[in-house]
Parts: sequence; structure tokens; C-alpha cells
Amino acid sequence: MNDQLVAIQADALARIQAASSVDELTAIGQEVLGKRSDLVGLRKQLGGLDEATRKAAGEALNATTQAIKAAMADREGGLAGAERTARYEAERLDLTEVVDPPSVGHLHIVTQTWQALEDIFVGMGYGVAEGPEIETDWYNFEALNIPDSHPARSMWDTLWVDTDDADGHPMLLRTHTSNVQIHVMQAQEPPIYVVAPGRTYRRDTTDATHLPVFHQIEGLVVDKGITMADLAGTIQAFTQAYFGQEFESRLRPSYFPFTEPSAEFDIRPPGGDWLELGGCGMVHPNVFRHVGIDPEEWTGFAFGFGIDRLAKVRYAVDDLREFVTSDVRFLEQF
Ligand code: FA5
Repeated sequence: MNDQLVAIQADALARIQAASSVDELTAIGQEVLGKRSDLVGLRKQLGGLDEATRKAAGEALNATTQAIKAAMADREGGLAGAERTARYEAERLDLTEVVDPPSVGHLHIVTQTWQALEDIFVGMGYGVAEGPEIETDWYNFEALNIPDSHPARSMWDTLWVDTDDADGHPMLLRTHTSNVQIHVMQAQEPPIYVVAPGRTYRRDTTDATHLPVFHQIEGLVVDKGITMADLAGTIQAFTQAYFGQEFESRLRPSYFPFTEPSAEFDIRPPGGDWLELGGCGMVHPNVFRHVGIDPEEWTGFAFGFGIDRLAKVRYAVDDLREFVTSDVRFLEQF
């Protein structure tokens, strides 16, 4: 048996030494030490030997088994270390390498403008309000002193929705953010200082200064003793905060059914043309009456500017349609 053990051990140690991976080593271990191995076969023969021989043979068998196990453990440590080193090497990142950061995109120019406008008015102490884009004609027109069949309705080419609300009011896509004035005055008592930016819709023919879906920011102030001078001062403060000192602005007398007096607000970049940005005026007493505010006690002003038009002037964009063509070469510039 001794000769056999010497041969088994020599063969096993040679194979263990030659193993090139932990997996291969494990397989060799199975063959050399497992249930069907020669070693286990020899152990079964021990029972047939006389006591003295059995003891010596048992010790020799154990010594061989231990020698093989020790060689296995030793080789496994070496192989695992080598495999780990190879993996680390493969996964190594050169942190000194200069790589362009992946492009993650940014907010659309109109969203940036929307947020900048909100920031300016919040800085002036205004709150921010929201209102529905799908609206009843009561909020969009009637409560704003534009009764059904009033000629002023033709100022806004309306996109109607083919349904009525629960009370039978016709529904539409709001033509301006002025509907939010009514929602705000119904929900809170004066004094009120809010802006309401949002999306608006009109059946306008698309051109360089008109989109069918565009954005406005509404402003509403209701307090005691508010005058047209407060409105003019607010618009001037806003213009200088947003565009800078070199832009000119002007108020032109105009007409809106929900303000009296009314004005249009134009702006001109250095060396450029006047562009109409929005309408404004003193809140009409009939509007106050619709929402249960006493016009003898409270006065206020309102304004509504086109956000897309503001962005167009501020960033010197020729054509509003650029904003909606999703051309990355255009959008990346802002
Ligand atoms: C209004 O919509 C009034 N609600 C504004 C207002 C509010 C007046 C509060 C008084 C008090 P107007 O129809 O002029 O007004 O539109 C306001 C601005 O929205 C315009 O000056 C323009 O900047 C922008 N605008 C209007 N139509 C379009 C369009 N099709 N595409 C892009 N911008 C538009």
C-alpha cells in the first residue's frame, strides 16, 4: 500500500501544481480526494488487514491525504490571488484620463425663461398660482367681463373642446392665463399678489411671432389704494430685472374687457424693433363683482405677458417656431 500511496501523492501533487484555475483545482480535488478516489478505495481495504499493519497503513493514508489537502490549499491561495489581480487589472479605470462627461441635456429655453420670470416675481414678494388648461367659458370669458356674443370674444380665436362641464358650461382650451385671476380671487381674500405662468392655446396662424400653443405669465395684485402708477412701476422694475437697463419699454393705451383702463406693454432691444409682450390694466369692477370682492374697497391691476415672446427677445431668436422644432443644434445654444 505504501508504494501506491507514494504514487498517488506524487501524481496528485503534480496535477495540483499544474492546475491553472480555481475551478480546475476543485475538479482535481474531487478526483483525488472524493468518494470514488483511489485514496478512498485504499481506505476501504484497511478493514482486511491485521491490526499492526492496519495502524501503520492508516497513518500513512492520513499523511498522504493531509499532504494533498495542504498542497490544494496552498495552490488555491495562489490561484485565487492571481485571478483577483487579473480581474482588478481588467476593471482598472484610469482616473487621470480626460473623458468628455456624457451629455445629460438641460431645460428647454422656454422652461428656463418661465423659471427666471417666476424667480423675479417671487423676489418681489409674489406667490405663484396655477389654473386648469381645459377650462369652462365662464372662467375664460364670462367672469372676465366678456359675455357670450360680446364682440371682444373674437380677440381670442378659441379652440373649443367637444364637451360641456357638469353644469352645462361649454369647455375650451384656455386662450390666456387670465382664467387663473378668477380662480385665485375665489380661493383667497385680498390682499393678493400672485403670478400664474402656464400654457395657453389659440387658433392662431403660426408665424414668426405666433404659435398655436404658447405660454403666458399672468400677474394679479389686489390691495387697498392700488393705482395705475403701481402697475407702471411694477412693469418697469420687471423689465429692468429681466432684460437689463439697455432695453426700452413702453405702455400703449389698449382695450381688454377685464381691465379699465387697459394698456399694451412693448419692449425694444438696443437697435431693434418694438415687440408687443403683453397686456395689462386696472382690474375691471365687474370682474371683482363676479368673485364677490367689493370694488369700492379694493382696487388692483393685472397683466399677462407671452413667455415665448420674452424668450425670443431676450435670446435674440428670429422665429418662435424654432422653440418647437426640437432641433438639438438650436436648443443646445441656450
Ligand atoms: C391677453 O391674453 C390678455 N389676457 C392679457 C392681459 C392680462 C391683459 C391681464 C390685461 C390684464 P393678448 O391676447 O394680447 O392678451 O396676449 C398677451 C400676450 O401673449 C401677447 O402680447 C403675446 O406676447 C402673447 N401671445 C398672444 N398670442 C400668441 C401666440 N399665438 N403665440 C405666442 N405668443 C402669443
